[in-house]
Amino acid sequence: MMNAKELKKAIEDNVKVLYRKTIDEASKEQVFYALSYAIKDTIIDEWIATHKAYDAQDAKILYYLSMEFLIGRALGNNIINLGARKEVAEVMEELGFDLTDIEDQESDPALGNGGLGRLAACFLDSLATLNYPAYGCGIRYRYGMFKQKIDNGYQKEVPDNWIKNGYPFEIKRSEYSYIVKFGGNVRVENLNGKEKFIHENYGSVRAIPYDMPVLGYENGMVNTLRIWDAEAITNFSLEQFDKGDYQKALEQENLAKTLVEVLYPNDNHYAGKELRLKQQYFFISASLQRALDKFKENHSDIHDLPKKVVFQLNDTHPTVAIPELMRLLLDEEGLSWDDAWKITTECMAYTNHTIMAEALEKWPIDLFKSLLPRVYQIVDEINRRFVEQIRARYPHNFAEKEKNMAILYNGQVRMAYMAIVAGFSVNGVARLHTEILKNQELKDFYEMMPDKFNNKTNGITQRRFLVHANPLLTDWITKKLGTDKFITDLPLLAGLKDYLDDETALAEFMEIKYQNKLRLVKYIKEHNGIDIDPNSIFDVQVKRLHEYKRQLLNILHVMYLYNKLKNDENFDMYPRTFIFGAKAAAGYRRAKQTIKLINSVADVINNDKSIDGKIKVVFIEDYKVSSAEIIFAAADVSEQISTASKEASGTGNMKFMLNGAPTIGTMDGANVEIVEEVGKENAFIFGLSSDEVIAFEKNHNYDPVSIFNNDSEIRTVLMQLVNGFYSPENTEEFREIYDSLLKSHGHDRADTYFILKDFRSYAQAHEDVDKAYRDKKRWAKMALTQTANVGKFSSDRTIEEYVKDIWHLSKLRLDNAK
Ligand code: CBF
Repeated sequence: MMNAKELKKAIEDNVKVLYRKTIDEASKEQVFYALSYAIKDTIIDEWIATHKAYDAQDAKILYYLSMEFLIGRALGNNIINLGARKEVAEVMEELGFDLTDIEDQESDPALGNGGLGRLAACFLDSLATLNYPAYGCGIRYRYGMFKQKIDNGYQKEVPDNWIKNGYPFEIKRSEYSYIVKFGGNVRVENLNGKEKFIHENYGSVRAIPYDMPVLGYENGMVNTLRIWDAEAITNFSLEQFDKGDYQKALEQENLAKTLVEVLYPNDNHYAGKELRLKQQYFFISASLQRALDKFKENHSDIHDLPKKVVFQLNDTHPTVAIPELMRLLLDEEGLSWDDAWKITTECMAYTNHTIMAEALEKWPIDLFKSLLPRVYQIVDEINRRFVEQIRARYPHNFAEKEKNMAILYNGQVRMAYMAIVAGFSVNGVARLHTEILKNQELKDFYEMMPDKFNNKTNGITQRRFLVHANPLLTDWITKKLGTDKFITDLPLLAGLKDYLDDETALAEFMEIKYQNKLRLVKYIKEHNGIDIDPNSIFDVQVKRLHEYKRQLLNILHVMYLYNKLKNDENFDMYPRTFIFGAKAAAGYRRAKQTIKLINSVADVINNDKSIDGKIKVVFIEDYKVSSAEIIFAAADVSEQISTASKEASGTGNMKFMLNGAPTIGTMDGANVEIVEEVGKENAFIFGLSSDEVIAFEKNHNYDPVSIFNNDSEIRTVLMQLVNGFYSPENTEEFREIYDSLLKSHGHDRADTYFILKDFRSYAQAHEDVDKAYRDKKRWAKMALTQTANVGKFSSDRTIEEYVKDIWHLSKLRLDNAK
């Protein structure tokens, strides 16, 4: 890292060169670019050195293949990982700027939807910090996740062109571009007794990588996030522009334009669009071609590939990597099927992130075949061979097993099944989730190939979600522990347990929470125009809007509390601010109605002076990584209330915990392990267990209507959905939500997510929160208990487990790199 004087000069020079201005004339945005380029300059040498070390040490490399990398802003994080936060802040101050203001100028690269994309970003941070050689491979979407506007309570989606002004941390690497082909047909030629598959009449695009540096924490390691852009291939001469060629040129131009235009904004739900499959094949083919070429630069025998390369499939989205690697090995490298299959199955590992049926990708065979004719032939052959294995193993119940496991079935390509058949490892993302995979969802596979299955409980990076998000707490912990080593060794936070009964320390801890609440109060005032009371309990649910995550349960409970305040003079509650932040997929009707409901409830309650500010409801517009950092640090209570069995893990739950917010939640996903770490007495657990949910689902014996009939308070809340209480201009506004709780629809039972069933125990858990919070000392201890016990949930731990059990990477030594 340059010293203060050099940095100052670099920033001033950059402002001059980029904008022909002196620093005092520059806007904050211009200073952001100038500083970012200066930081990039300091990174470059280490970036080069890291990649030289890859080669010099003949390192095994992980390719983390993911449609999503929700990286969030880079500038602040890079400065932290360079260990230069204080120095850079001082230089900025000398230049007359506040570093946080400058960081706010960066657009938030939202190249992902939610959990799975953010997990990928945390993993990259940990891989670099732990010195493991890795590439993240993804897509450079021109428009990432949309920006959310709230208009009269409704979500409106606004495109987010995050790269319109250029992104300072990326480098275009045209020298590593590859051609990716779509459509056409395959002709088979017989060459000296060997079949040759010739792909013809296809359309093609050029894939061009952009590299972003991924810095380890203060270790000189810089890995790469490689995201692919598409360009039309324009290398034919003008004379050849007869009509046909011109048409083709236009088509290719169009294909290139649309291919990487936009991220599909669906979380835990697969849309089944042809363009999505094109996107998948596009970035996979390019990434694999490059990985093979890179391997061949230093190795002569392709059979050694598994010794040097491992591909992790982040959910089913990149699964086309399996037949694509087979294609490259068979058609380009000329290997036999058996050799190619051996290599492929030793290189590919698969992570499952959900059991939600609608999220498991299946492609219509006709679509798959016409888009990827050669790849399809390979899938067909993989399936044929696997079905033979099923037949041999299960001669007596073959039909049933084929139905449950074949890759091609009922006119569909079942991508998850292909990943399981070909992957050498299949992992879930929290213990409960992995058990459900093994015993329910993927039972037949587990029975047939038990050794592949393993659990890797998710984690989060403390560099972003503590050091960057919560500098006050970071400094306090450093003082208390007498070291900042927890930045790379999170279990050291257990040392804070010494302070659990220290009243001064607890008061300091809660004062930091208060300061962070003030920061959020300011953010909400600026962004939502709402005043909230920093002395109220900040009760927060921020995550994607999905029925299974049950934001609806939360808001119905708010309605219930409001009724109590209005109608029951003996009822009292500690002032509470219910904070929501969530984006709904653009086409997800029920989710959007829930956003409208939250905002309508907020309108009524926030404007009712008679309740004396006891309840406030805030919906934070455009929830994203940068606002998340401010929100986690300020939360008192963490809402993790999914229907048990539905949330694979959750990672927000860990971020709240890290920042000292106890969980109110169900025994779902990683909540189970959080409760194990903090103790049941330090969490507010309610609701059905996953076994109970699964049993109700199997036996079809849940009856929400009887709850409605027998519980008058619940009935009143539900009636308010349809009597205009929250929607005087349109009493039908929330009719669908009401119906969803009480009426069956097609295959869906009423109240699919057991909201009414869990309502009473949820209300009880909230009463317990209220009681616990009133006892300031008890609460402070409970809050500190969260932070002190969060060690397990660092993504550093998760990555070490992946390395040990799946990837088998060695740490890169950087001393001999240069
Ligand atoms: O594993 C990371 C996260 O992935 C999801 O967001 C997903 O997209 N499938 C899950 O819903 C989360 O539970 C999980 O933490």
